[in-house]
Amino acid sequence: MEINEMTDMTKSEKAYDGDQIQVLEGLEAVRKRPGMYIGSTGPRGLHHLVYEIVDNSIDEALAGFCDKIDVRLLPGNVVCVADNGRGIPVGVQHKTGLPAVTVVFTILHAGGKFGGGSYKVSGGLHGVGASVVNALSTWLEVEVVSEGTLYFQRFERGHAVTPLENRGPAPAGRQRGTTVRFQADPEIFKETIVYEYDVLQKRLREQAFLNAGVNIHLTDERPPEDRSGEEQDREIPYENVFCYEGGIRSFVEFINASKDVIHPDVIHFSAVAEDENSTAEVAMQYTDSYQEQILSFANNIHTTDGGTHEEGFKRSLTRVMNDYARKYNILKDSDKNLSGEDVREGLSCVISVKLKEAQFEGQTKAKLGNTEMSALVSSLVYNKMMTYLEENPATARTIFDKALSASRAREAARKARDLARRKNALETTTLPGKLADCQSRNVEETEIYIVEGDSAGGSAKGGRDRKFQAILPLWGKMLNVEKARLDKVYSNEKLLPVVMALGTGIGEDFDLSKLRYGKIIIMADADVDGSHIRTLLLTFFFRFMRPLVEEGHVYLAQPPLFRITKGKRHYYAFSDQQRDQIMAELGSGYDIQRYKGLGEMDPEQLWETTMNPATRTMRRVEVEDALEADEVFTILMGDKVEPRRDFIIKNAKEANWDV
Ligand code: TSJ
Repeated sequence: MEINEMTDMTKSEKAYDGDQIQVLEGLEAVRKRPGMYIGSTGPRGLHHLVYEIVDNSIDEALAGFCDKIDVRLLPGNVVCVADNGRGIPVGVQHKTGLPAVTVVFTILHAGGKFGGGSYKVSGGLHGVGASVVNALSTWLEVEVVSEGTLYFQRFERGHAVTPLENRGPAPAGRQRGTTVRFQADPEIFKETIVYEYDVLQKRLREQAFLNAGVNIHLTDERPPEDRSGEEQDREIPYENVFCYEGGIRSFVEFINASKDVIHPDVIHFSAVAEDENSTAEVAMQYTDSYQEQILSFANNIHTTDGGTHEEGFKRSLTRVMNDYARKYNILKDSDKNLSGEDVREGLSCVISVKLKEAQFEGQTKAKLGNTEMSALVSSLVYNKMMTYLEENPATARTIFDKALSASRAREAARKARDLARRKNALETTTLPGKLADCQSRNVEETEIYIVEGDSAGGSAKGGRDRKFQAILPLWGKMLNVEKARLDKVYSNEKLLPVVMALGTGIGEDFDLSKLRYGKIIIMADADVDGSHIRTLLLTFFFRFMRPLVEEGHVYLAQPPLFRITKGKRHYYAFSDQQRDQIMAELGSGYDIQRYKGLGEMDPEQLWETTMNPATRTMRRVEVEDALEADEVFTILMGDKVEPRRDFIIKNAKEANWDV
């Protein structure tokens, strides 16, 4: 966008309805194939709209012109994003004869995230994505305050319905900035236009960590009926402020707030590439956990599949640790090198790189491909970590004790496993006692329902088709997979039956060809406990039996939330929206029951609504869902709640909000 090529404002008055045929064709394409531009028209795509808009304010902050971003959820699931930046330019562009701000919202910019082109680059292309959001909204309004004047324009389904209007002097206290309000179009987002506060909160917090000093204020001003299920009971408004002067250092503290760290300080390095076209930053701290938690980002985008920056980090961490250990005789000549897994055990780490023309690869476009990032991160980590270890011998000692014990444990586990393999211990044909197995042995048709609680398990056993459906009720205390090495899983009373029933083994022993059921269906209540057990199981599958998830064997059952009865007929609703629709269609004289748990359903109801393949709906778990669970698990479900709350309070500076 050539915002410098601007002339005067006068042309814009007539331009909004004139030269737009070509423009509108562009946006019609977005409405025809929304998935191409935002990934999906489900909840994920819906939330993406907010990110597309907020990213523009973040860019303005990165450029150094804005430090406050205000995101509000308003009645009707209207979203309002405001910043105190320079304001989108309002001057008329040479090329189009339109004000730049109109161009931002009506011309489809190349290189959308899912369109196959290149990604946007922070500090580079502004306004990418805003036209996509506009096209997919029933309406969108923009206000720009620039040099004391307020400008306004409104769009409906991508079409400008007013010109850019000069509305005179801006109200007091609003010196400058951009405000965008929009409502997602239910014709596009057929499933739902209800935002989940918690989803937005997680992403906005992450952005605040990645952009140190930016103040992001999130407020939920929706009435309960406009909120999603679990969020209806919260106070109105419900809000959070995110602002972290410590940047990714604070991110690591946040991740570790519910864990026990083994050295006091977060280790932090940063570097600028010689050509000054890219930067790299790493923050890390070891905990007493047995898991590693590495989060990597490129241009503020979470690279869930890692890539060159993450590879560079891992490679040089292993190298620097071994070189240091040899130099200071921590490893003797006869000792084997520490493995990558050994030196990363218990590590929490955030890697953030910023670069021009980032290349994102892979199916989910969540893997960084630029090879130069490997060298930049790797030399940064090698040099600075070597110096750090030499200057902090006490911390070095603690870290090496941890890595050495990891190495010994791995060696011992390997020996034990070899022994067990020889004895064929895990291949015994014993099945867990509570498993109600099915008759068929044909994996093409068999299913296993993993059910929390005995009463739900009873309903499921009574309601199932025993020919191809097996039921495994879970009981006992869940293992905290964060704190467990692989060998512990084999002795956990809750997880062992799952491992035994599935037949595949775990970790390095995992063998998909031994899988006893084609579909593994997690059936849990639609409440907080249910969501907890889902997160734990998904995290467990993801960490220890990943191919199950990758090959699409894992499903989530979708039990109904309500039963509406009129006369002798029952209607089931799986969402609040569906409930409202059914109630509206029935008129009056019905009875409504909210299911608090699966145990409240009798076997016939459970079969009819949730288990019968002909009538049920199920959600197949994607790798991204499992990754999400894994992250929620480590970031938000640590066993210690207090430290996390303290952390949030300590770091949330009160916003003085006047945009
Ligand atoms: F794009 C958008 F509509 F989605 C959007 C953009 C939404 C929101 C809430 C904010 C913004 C936005 C854009 N905030 N700040 C800016 N800044 C510019 O567009 C801007 C301002 C001045 C100059 C300049 O060179 O003078 C350049 C740009 C890109």
